[in-house]
Parts: sequence; structure tokens; C-alpha cells
Amino acid sequence: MNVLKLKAVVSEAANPNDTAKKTETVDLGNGSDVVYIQRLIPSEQSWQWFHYLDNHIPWTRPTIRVFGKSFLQPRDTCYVASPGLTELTYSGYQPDAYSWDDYPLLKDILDAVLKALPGSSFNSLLLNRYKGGNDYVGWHADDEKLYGSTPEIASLSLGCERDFFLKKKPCKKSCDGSDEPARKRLKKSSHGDQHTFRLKHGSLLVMRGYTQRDWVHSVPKRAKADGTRINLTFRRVF
Ligand SMILES: O=C(O)CCC(=O)C(=O)O
Ligand SMILES: [Mn+2]
Repeated sequence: MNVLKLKAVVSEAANPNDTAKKTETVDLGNGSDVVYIQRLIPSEQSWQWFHYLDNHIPWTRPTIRVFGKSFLQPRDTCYVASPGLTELTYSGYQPDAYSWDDYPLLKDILDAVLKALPGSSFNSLLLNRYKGGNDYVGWHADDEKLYGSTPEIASLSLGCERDFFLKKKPCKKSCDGSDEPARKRLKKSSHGDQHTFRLKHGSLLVMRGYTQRDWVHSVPKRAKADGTRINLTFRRVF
């Protein structure tokens, strides 16, 4: 991780009674940043949540459309949202929204996330289940209009550790003065334009500011990841 060059701030929890919550803030530049709290939720609590969600959430593996082709989404999913919100559509798929009242545990998890992020507000949740190293999420940005221009997305990880990659989007025009096509320029991007986080059991990663406008992220396949990982991304729909 290229944290040294990037004004990374590492701090320990102020309350000595609290589990040490190593927090790292990476300034991505141009009004984007990522906060990573490595141990937000104690391990035992995280495993309880993991097993409950693994067994009780109505997981589905929908067919999605990417570049005009239909694929089975390479992970299970479930969507929860407050009533009356604009419906979510991604990759040609519109998930049915379950209610927070259907799964009261999700409200407890939301409270724990909000405790770490005072002043934040979330009204929807996309859950993902990666059933092994072949499951993944490809490069994308959560830049749907319904999240507004500077969405805060808080992502809690439970279970098997996986890598999370962030990569700067190519400039639309030749913003660096180059005549090369965008795809070629992306390949040449410098190290400051890429970051990797190892997402631990019980960790929280928060993307803020213009991260969805200027960056893409992914959780790639990993041959050695043999366990299940559950991920909860809390979002605000406007
Ligand atoms: O599983 C993760 O950590 C990321 C999931 C994600 O990016 C998404 O659901 O939009
Ligand atoms: Mn995403």
C-alpha cells in the first residue's frame, strides 16, 4: 500500500478501554479519501454476525448485463432499503428491496457503523457473499445518480480476508497533455494511482468525497481464498 507518500494518518482509539482500532486515512487527492478501520468489530462478535447473515439472509445470484452480455453475477447478493427510496439498478439488474424490519440484526450492525462515523447517515445496504476465491467483484464505481455526487460508502467485512483494489479512472480527455488513448494511459498509471487494502474480519472501509467519480474499485479472484466472505456496504440514497 502506498501510504507513506500519501499523508496517511494512523491513530489508535482514544479510549484505552476500547479495543485498539487502528485507523488509517488515505488522501487520494482532489477531494477523495478512504478511511480504513482494521478492527472495528471484535472477532467473536463479527463471527456471530457472519453466521447469522450466512444462514438467514435470502441470498440470490442474479443474472446481470455487462458490455451487452449476460452473466451470472460472480457473488451472492441481497438489498435492504428504507421505504420510498428511488429504486437501485446496476448492470441491468433491479434488486427487490427488503425492509430493515425484516432483519433487526442489520439495524444493530448499522448502529455499530454509525458509532464509528458520527454525523453519517445511511438508508440502504447492499450485501455481498463471496463463497470462495472464485467469487469476485470486477472494476466499477458506485457512481449511480441516486447516491449523489459525493457519496459516503461504508463497507464492513466479515469472514475470509480479501484484497480490495482502488485504481484511478483514466482521464476522459488528454488531461495530462498526452495524445494516447485512455486505456493505454491507464496501464501506465503511477503507483500513487493504485492502492490495496487487505480487508480483515471485522474491518470497516469508508470511501468518501469524489472517490466514486474519480476512482474504480474491485475485489479480485484469489485462488488461495478458500473461505466465505460477507460484505455489507451502507449507502445513502437521495
Ligand atoms: O466486497 C467488497 O468489499 C466491495 C463490494 C462493492 O464494491 C459493491 O458492492 O459495490
Ligand atoms: Mn462498489
